[in-house]
Order: sequence, then C-alpha cells, then structure tokens
Amino acid sequence: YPNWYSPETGIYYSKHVSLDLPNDPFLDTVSFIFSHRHNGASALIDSSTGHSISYPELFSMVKSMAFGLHEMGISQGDVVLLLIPNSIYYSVVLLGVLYLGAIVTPLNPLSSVSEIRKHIADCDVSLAFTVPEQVKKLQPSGIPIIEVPENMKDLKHVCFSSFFNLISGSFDLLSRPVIKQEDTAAIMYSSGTTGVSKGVVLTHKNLISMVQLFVRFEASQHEYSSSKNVFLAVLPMFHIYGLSLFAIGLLSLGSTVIVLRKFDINEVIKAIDKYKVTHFPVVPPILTALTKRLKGSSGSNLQSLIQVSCGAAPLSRKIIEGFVQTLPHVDFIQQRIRFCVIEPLLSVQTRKTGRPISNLAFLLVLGYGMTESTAVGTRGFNTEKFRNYSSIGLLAPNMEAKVVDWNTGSSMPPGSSGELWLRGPAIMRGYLNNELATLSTIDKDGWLRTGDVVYFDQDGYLYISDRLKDIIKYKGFQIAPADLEDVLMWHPEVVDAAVAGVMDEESGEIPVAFVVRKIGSVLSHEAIMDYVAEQVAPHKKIRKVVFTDSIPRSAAGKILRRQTRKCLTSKL
Ligand code: 4UU
Repeated sequence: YPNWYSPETGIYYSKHVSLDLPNDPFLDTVSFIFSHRHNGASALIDSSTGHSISYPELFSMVKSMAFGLHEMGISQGDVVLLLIPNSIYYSVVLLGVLYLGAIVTPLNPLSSVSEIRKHIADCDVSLAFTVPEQVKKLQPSGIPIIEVPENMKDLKHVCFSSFFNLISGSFDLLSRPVIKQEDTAAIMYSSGTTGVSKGVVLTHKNLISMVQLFVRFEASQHEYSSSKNVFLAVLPMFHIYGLSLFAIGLLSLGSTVIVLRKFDINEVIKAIDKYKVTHFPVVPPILTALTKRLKGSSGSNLQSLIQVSCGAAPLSRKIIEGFVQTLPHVDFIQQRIRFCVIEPLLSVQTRKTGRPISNLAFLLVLGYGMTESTAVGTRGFNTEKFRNYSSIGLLAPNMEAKVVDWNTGSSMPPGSSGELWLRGPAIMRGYLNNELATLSTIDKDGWLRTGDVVYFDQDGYLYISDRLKDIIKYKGFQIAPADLEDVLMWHPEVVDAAVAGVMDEESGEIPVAFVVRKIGSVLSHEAIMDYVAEQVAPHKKIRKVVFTDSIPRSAAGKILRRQTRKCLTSKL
C-alpha cells in the first residue's frame, strides 16, 4: 500500500501534507485568529438590516467584551451560556468570553425551559447571553442575564445598555489571564455513540486545530483570494458546523460573513444576490429547499456562488443531481456531471478569460465532521480527481483513522467496512464530568470511536455506509433518542417507550416514538406528540407515534435499537 495506509498497524494517514500547528503552549483561540491578516473588508453583515462590523471593530468589541465581563466578576474558567440565534454579535460574545479565558457553552435558543435548566446545571453556568424573546425561559434559573439586541439600531435601548457598555470600549484591563492551549474553551452537547446528551469538552488547542485543519486548509486549496470570499451564514452557530465556520474559523481568513437570522429560502436567495455571496455552507435539507425554489423561478441563477459545501448528514444522489441541474454553471466532484453539464460552459469561459478552469469552477464540497472532533474529519473537494458522488472525501490533514470491525476489533484494509476511529489534535478532551462515557469513547491511545460505519476505497477516499450509534439526524441536527425517551417515560400513561429515526425525504430522518400505553389508556398519537413538543426544542419534536405491546430490550433492560428500528419500519 502507498504511504497513506499501514497494513501493519491498520492506521490510515491523511493524504494531505501535514500542516504546522502553533506550538506555543500559551496561545488562545482569539489571539490566534486575530494574528492573521484581513483586507479591511466587513467581518460580519446582518443580511436584513445591512448593519456591519468591520475587522478592527470586531477586535475592539471582543477585547472590550472580555474586559467588561471581567469587571462584572466573570473569571477565567467560568462558563457562559450563549442562548442566541444567529446574529452579527454571536462572534463578539463568543470571542469575548474566550479572550477572557472563560468557557462558552452554546445552546439552541429555542430549547425548552427544562432543557435550559438541565444544561445550566450540567455545566454550571455563571452568566447567560440571550435575546429578549428568550429571557423568560432563563429567569427561573436565577443566573445573571445579558440581553443581546437584534440589530445596532436597538443597541442604545435601555434593556441593551449592559450589552452596549460591554462592547463599546468602556472597559480596560491591565493584564489578561494566562491562557493555555490545553485550557477548556467550549462545552458543546452531543450524545456520542449512546445515551443522553453530554457535554463535549473542547480546548483552545482543539479550536485552533479546527481553524487550521478545516477552515484555513480548505481556503488554501483554492486559487481564489480567501479575503474576497463572502459566506452566507444560515447554519446555526450553536451547532459545531456553523460555530466552527462562522463564529470562529472564517474570521481568521478575513472573509465576510453575511448572517441570516433565520432560515427562509427566499431570504437566502435575496441575500446571495444582494451581497454577491461566493460560499454557501449547507446541510442536505437546505440544498433540497434551494433546488425546489430555483426550479420554480427563473429570477436568480446564483451567479456569484462558487462553492456550496454540504455535510452533517448523508446527501443522496437524487438531491445532488437535482441541485446541479438548476445551476448550469456547476462544476462537480463527479466526473459525469463535469463532462456532461459543465465542460461546454467552462471551455467558453476559459477561452474568454484565459484563466484555468479550477479558478472558475463551481464546487460542491462534501464534508464530514462531528462535535467530538471539533468539526474536523474529511473534505471531498479534490478537483484533480473527480470522484463518485457518495464519497465524503479525504481525511483532513494531521488526522489519522482506523476502520475497525466491531465484532472482532480488527483493523480493516481499504475496501472493507468497519467503525471509523479518528485520532488527531482536533479530538475533544472528553465528556464533561463523565469519565465512563469518555473512557468508552476515546481509548488509551487517543482513538475516538465515531459510531459511523465507513470504508476507504483504493485511492484513500472515504465512504459512509451506516451509523452504529443511536443518534437521529433531523435536518443535520443531532437528536439523542435517549433524551426523548426520558421525556416520554415521564408521561403518566406511558409504560415503556423507544425512539428511532426513520428516513424522510425532506428532513433526512425524523424521530418516531414507539410507545406502550398503560392498560385502558386511550392516549392519542397527537397527545403524545404535543406532550413531547412542549418539553423539547422544535427540531427534537416527535414526528410520528406507533403504539405497540412491548419494546425489544436486552436482558439488562437496554433497548435493542436495531431490532426496534426494524420493527418500526415494518409497522410504518
Ligand atoms: C453523513 O453534524 C456534525 C458536524 C458536521 C460537519 C462538520 C464539518 C459537517 C461538515 C463539516 O465540514 O456534528 P454532529 O456531532 O452533530 O454529528 C456528527 C455525526 C457524524 O458522526 C455522522 O454520523 O453526523 C453525521 N455526519 C454525516 N453523515 C456528519 N457529516 C456527515 C456526512 N455524511 N457528510
């Protein structure tokens, strides 16, 4: 085998050249980001109001935020909750907290009161940032709250005065605490391979590695200038994919991030045209919505777009083909499309401009990552060799992988499937206050079990074929079945329950509940769905209910998930 796979050890190495990571142990994410040049363009623009924050403004707001928080009594190591939707202030708050050596924990702002309460207790939150609509949900917790305005116009309004003071440079600090790369920077939530959601502890080193191995690496692969890139931020910044790109990584490139507060496909198209968006990171359901919308209108052809990247859930061939057909100027990672659809157009453009094709090509980039790997995993954008649709690409630089047979524990060579194990500088430190879960997820040699079934082909490209772990991916969001089962089991008329994901064209997967009712109960499907909906964030809602007499469980009482899923599918 070539040098990217060792049959002796079963280790796969990245085919990309290794990148240098900063080796100064005293380095924080914010100093690292701002050590890179920007070209003076806007850093963040609110797509609906046009309000913007320039790079120099961003850095001064971040510093001011850090010092202001210090003045308020927040210290290094304290945990700050971000319960805010996408906003141009998201990065200001996040980076301000990190610059002080405190820890951020982002949460979906639409989470329920009980989810918020659990989250606050689990990671011992000292302070929360939120928007006015969500304040009520935070009040019972009794922690101090800072309200973040929707736009700059509101900044001086009385309820936002503390936020205004925090970012307007009213504070100064003589010395900043010493922050080490090994220090905790963020606590994200993921259920990992099994069980309920757990705090994923990410260090500054993890975030710096993510910036280098995912965001900056990707930019370095293209010939166009990264500081002229305009990204559309629709993906939520409370999830690792959006957080890594929009709230942190892209700011090290000097790119401009157009922030859309809420997903609306018409607003997406308007924003792409208005701001000449060049890069649009999405999850599969957004691509579906975009395709549908473009088919129905002749108005926009998204001329400014040069790259759409997609990840977080499997992307079907059908969705890809549908999307490509709506954009006649699309170059693709897949040979057939490149030759059938693109080639004639590209050769015209090449003749006209004399520039190489790779400069003009539109790319659809497939990416794979997870919360536990700080979004670092694979990217499939190799323009020299066009691949099959379904590959998620090559292993990111500096990362190593194994493909492990989960029955025998042996490492599998290219062409054979097994569970993907990952190792490298972006792998989380572990789960918060949960040594057992950490030990069963990261082994003593540092290998992270991803719970994804994959194989490498003979050229080192990775393919995902299945998922061993329990999570459900609804529109790219993670849902832990155990979290929903917990809620269901509290219902007085529910005797037993299991939740499983079922394929769905629009959302990828939907959570379906398998419910055993008390004898004599006439509880309806709707009543169960409503009951759960009241207690969870909207994306976690149960979308279907199936009544049954028993839930398949092991002798130890654990839900037999494969069997449950099989039963479910047969009943639906
Ligand atoms: C099939 O979803 C994420 C991270 C997404 C991401 C990160 C960097 C996408 C593109 C990118 O460049 O994190 P989590 O923790 O919410 O979910 C992780 C799980 C994976 O283990 C896998 O099961 O989400 C699934 N997943 C994918 N599945 C992630 N990406 C893909 C993909 N195809 N491309």
